[in-house]
Amino acid sequence: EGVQPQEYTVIKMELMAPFPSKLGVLEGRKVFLAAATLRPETMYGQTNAWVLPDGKYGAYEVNETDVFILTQRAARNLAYQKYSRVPEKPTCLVELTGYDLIGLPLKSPLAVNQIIYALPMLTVLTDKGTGIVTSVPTDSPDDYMALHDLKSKPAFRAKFGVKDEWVLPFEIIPIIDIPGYGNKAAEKVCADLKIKSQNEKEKLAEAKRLTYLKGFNEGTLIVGEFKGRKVQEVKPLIRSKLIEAGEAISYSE
Ligand code: A2H
Repeated sequence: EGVQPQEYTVIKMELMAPFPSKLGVLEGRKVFLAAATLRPETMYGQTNAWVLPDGKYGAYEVNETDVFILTQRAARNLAYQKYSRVPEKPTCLVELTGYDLIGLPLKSPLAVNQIIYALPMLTVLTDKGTGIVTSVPTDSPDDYMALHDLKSKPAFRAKFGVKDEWVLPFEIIPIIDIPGYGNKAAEKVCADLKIKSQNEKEKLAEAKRLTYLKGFNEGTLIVGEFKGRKVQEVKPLIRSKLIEAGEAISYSE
């Protein structure tokens, strides 16, 4: 990990009722999967959320109304964020694993899709961000390949108990146009580099190098209220809007 602090936007993905029995004690409260992103302007294109199946998570009380599902490490870090009144030892209401989260229906800010599902990704790190990742497969090669694995491999879905209807209806949603890369940059770069699965870490690192900077520096948004404007310009605007609306929080580590 670098020495530079990372300033993430944590997106509040609201869990839809009815809750599964393991989360029954949370019924009546507002429960969110808390996903850390560096690209809040891509939230229009969310197709799902990612969790690590074997990862350890917890449901933590963050204030009178909100409960966040994230790693214990991230819950502790919340105590040091401007926004929160989370104590240094936040109360864990329910201990969970990634398996408990797979298939949960979520409503996420800005997403064109009304409901998205939590799905397994094997490369999620539990010592970065919140351990929950929001998936934007048009613009993130990691997200593109992880969704591709689930869509194209029924045995992979079966292994993690993923139902077809959580995955197959979700097409990737063009949101940003990048000169020379089009409006599905991650798909193009993964094809150009002949990446076969989410496990090809070196090739994916190269794909990320190719897309991330270009998307940020040269991309133009093609959806939403900031349609036609440069990614660089609208990123801080979208971030502030989400935070002011109570749909996201600022999180550094
Ligand atoms: B980004 P950095 Cl569209 N494990 O969000 C693995 N990956 C994680 C993570 C974790 N625990 N926490 C966050 N991330 C991902 C969107 C996105 C992201 C797009 C394009 C680029 C991009 C949608 N996924 O990241 O190592 C999240 O994916 C470019 C770097 O802290 C988060 O932002 O620099 C990014 O990695 C943070 O990575």
